[in-house]
This record gives sequence, structure tokens and C-alpha cells, in this order.
Amino acid sequence: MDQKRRVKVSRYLSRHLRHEPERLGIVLDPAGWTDVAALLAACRARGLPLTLEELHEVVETNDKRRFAFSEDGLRLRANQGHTVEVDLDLPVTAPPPVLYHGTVARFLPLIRREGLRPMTRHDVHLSPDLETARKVGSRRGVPVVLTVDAAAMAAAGHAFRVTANGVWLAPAVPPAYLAFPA
Ligand code: HQG
Repeated sequence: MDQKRRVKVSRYLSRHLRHEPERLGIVLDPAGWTDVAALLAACRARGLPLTLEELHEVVETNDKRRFAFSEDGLRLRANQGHTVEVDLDLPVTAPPPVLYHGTVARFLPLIRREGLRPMTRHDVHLSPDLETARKVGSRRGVPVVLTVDAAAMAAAGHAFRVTANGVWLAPAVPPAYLAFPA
């Protein structure tokens, strides 16, 4: 499969496994899993025919490991980024001392006032390194990277979780824990 088709399939899967399963006619269980056979049948019926081998290729080569198979390989889910109600059942985990959040300048006035909020997602997404945060911010323009004092937040009782693909999640980040670039 060429890279262009991989990206197309990845976007298609993200859309339906995170946001609009009903549009494809698939069902997600409470933890976000969908049946692989039903998923492939739905893709075929809706005009994006995909073999099981191709699905494995997309999942395994995905640049951000956006998807994961269940251990028995019969179910698939998105590792993070949902807007539909799902409980990924990730354990609370001690974060690294510092995390990063990539955004753009136009959001800064509100972020200074109210901190980071999950907006349409379930959690605020935080990156373990600067480079990843820069990439996240650059989806919207010139990236601005905020530094999160995760150690202080955790010490104050805020819960952090980490997804299977290394994205750190927090319900919110109050402004007191944010450092803004000069
Ligand atoms: C901003 C992609 C105003 C926030 C990425 C961000 C990531 C506020 C936007 C993942 C705010 C939300 C998540 C506040 C936060 N006022 N704006 N109080 N608090 N914002 O897309 O973090 O390719 O929901 O800075 O790579 O950009 O989908 O979150 O700009 O990992 O796998 O509101 O999505 O991964 O945007 O990105 P998003 P995000 P995938």
C-alpha cells in the first residue's frame, strides 16, 4: 500500500473510531473497541474496501500509533482522541516532571485566564517532548509550546494517564501550572 492510501485509511479510521462510528454503521463498546470483521464489512459497504492485511499494515506503520488491536486481534480501537463517550480504562500514572502542550498564539489569552481545557475531546493532550508538542501546535499555525509543571500538579492530586501511544492526558491544566514562552 502506498503512503497516500495509508494516510487516507488512517484518517478514515480516526474519524469513525473517535468521532462518528454511526456514520460508518459500526458500534463501539464502552471502552471504544469495535469488531474487526464488522469494521471491514462496513468499510467495504461504504466504498473503502480494505483487507485484514491492509488494516494490520495501517495500524503497524501508523506514525503516531493511533490504533491498537485487542490481544486476540478480533477488535480494534483508537488509542486516544475520542469525542464520543468512551472509557479507555487507563490507570492513573505518575507523569514525568515536565510535559509540553503545543498550541498557537491566538488561544493564549484564554489559556492564560482559564488554563488548558479539553475543548471537544475528553482530556487535555500533553506531549512528553518539545518536538512532539511543536508538531501538535503546527497543525494550526506557528507553534507555541507551553510547559506544564506536571510534578507540582501530580503532587497537588491531579490525575494523569498515558495512552498506548505515549500521549499524556489530564482533565484540565490550571493556569498556575503553565509556563508561557517569553
Ligand atoms: C486549545 C492530534 C482556548 C488547545 C495531535 C488546542 C494531538 C484552548 C485546541 C491531539 C484552551 C484543542 C490533540 C482554552 C486548550 N482556551 N483554547 N482554555 N485550552 N485550547 O485538537 O492538543 O493526529 O482538541 O491548545 O497531534 O491540539 O488526532 O487538541 O489548540 O496529539 O492523533 O484548543 O490530536 O493527534 O485542539 O491535539 P485539539 P490538541 P491526532
